[in-house]
Amino acid sequence: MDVLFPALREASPRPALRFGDRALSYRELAAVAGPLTRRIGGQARVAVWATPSLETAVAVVAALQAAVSAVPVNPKTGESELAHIVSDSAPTLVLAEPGADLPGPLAALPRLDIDPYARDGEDQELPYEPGEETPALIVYTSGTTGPPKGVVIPRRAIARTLDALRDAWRWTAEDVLVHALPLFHVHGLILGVLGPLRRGGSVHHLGRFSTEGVARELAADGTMLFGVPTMYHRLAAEAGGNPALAKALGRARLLVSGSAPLPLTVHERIAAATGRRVIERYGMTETLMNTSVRADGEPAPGTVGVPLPGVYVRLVDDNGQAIEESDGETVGEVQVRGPNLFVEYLNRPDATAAAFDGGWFRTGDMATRDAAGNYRIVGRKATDLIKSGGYKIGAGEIENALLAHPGVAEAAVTAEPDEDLGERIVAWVVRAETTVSAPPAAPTGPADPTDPIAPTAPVDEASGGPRPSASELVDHVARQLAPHKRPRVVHFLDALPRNDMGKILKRELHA
Ligand code: MLC
Ligand code: AMP
Repeated sequence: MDVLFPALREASPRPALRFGDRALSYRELAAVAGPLTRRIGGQARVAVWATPSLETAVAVVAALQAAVSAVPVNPKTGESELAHIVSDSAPTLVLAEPGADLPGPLAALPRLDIDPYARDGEDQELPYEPGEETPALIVYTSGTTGPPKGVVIPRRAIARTLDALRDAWRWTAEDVLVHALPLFHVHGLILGVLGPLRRGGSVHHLGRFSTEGVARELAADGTMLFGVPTMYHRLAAEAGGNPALAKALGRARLLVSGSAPLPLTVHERIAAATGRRVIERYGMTETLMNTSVRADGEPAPGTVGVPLPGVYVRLVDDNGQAIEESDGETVGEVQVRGPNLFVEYLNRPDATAAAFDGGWFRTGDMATRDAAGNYRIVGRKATDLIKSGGYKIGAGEIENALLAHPGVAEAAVTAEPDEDLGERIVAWVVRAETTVSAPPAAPTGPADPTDPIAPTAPVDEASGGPRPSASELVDHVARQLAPHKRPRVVHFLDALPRNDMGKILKRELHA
């Protein structure tokens, strides 16, 4: 295939990566990646401890150049999720920041610390460019049930998606992208880091999101901002009363939102405060990017725009028939075909086969299409998939984590609307009935051995309330899975509503 990062091969002196005050030009990046490719070449697969850092970007670039597939790991991943990811993807090496404290399953692997300033490879050439179907990244994504699945993303999908976005967004080597997204998902890593590198432009990563950081970088030389709706919601809330932030956003050539729907109110507040319109693009871990509002097209707030060049998108009705209408009203499932698609779910041929409908990938998203060809996402087929803060979270994985807690007898997880996060996770829990007796009452006479002891939950000594407490369950989920998967609301019930078959009636919970 063509070279993935031409500016890297040319060892251009132009700036490539900046994280805080640490930066690398393409020449410096090539100098550090060259020797790394030799050290990791031949590995079956590497895990990358994906902190939001220069080290992560260097590690992923080196793995891509070495034709070794990389598994980016959220550094906040909890115990059971990490155990699954490591056993499922079976990395033979872990790449990490020097000093990073790696947990159990990763600590047991051989480790290579990344020094972004190592200069022992100034004159070493990068290896030959791998073929386009070579797996590049394995990114874990949630399904409705069970543990997350590893999505095998080939180089071809990365190159084609980034080139389609070049066209849609008029993205060039002159662009300086600002973002603060995590680097273990498609949005922050592929679009946010590999995107600028493919164009020969640069990225300024904030380390962590703040409205001040966005204002500072856009007021300096940033030309584009990528964010999830929660970030734009926070920017919109502040821009009205913060002229410096409004001015910085107004200067940007392009403000792009994705990973979840951007509410119209946020579109309007940003436009009113800054004079700029946010554009939305629609994608998925399995498909990378499918559609976008074009930088040179009509603004279409509330829609995710038109299919990207090379991507085929169709809407399919409940009978599996393609919908021909472009009336902005008829709703169907979005299905996608094109060079942007993944190869397979790792070790899950069953799930891979189920995800396709004769060559078309079933996204599970429901949408309409208008006369101009713009798609509008109106919902999801599976109510058990939650999008919170732009993260996809399966209700089933949280239910399983809750059920693994000894104090939980039954659990159901749903979502409710949240102004900031889009959706927030709600847990409905029936505590395990234990026959632990309440503290004995002051003796009033001889104890009657026939007195029944009411089954009561153990008492939380700190709060005096029954256990497990809501905060204990929240912490349990954060520790087992990841902090962003923790329930934000916990309701305790005596029983969950079920139908005759014993299936939980989730709709009745919110009622
Ligand atoms: C609170 N925290 C806890 C906790 N309670 N940690 C452990 N246990 C508990 N009980 C901590 C959190 O870890 C975090 O720590 C802090 O409290 C606040 O966390 P938060 O409230 O969850 O969120 P916040 O940090 O405010 O993050 C908002 C956000 C984030 C928007 C910055 O949600 C985010 O980065 N979203 C991006 C998601 C994304 O990239 N999606 C792309 C998927 S790809 P600390 O230390 O961190 O402060 C995709 C395809 C496509 O969808 O189309 O793009
Ligand atoms: P993930 O599996 O984490 O990659 O998330 C993919 C899902 O995010 C899609 O299937 C959509 O449901 C959602 N999504 C991504 N971008 C948008 C968008 N612009 N508007 C609405 N939903 C989106």
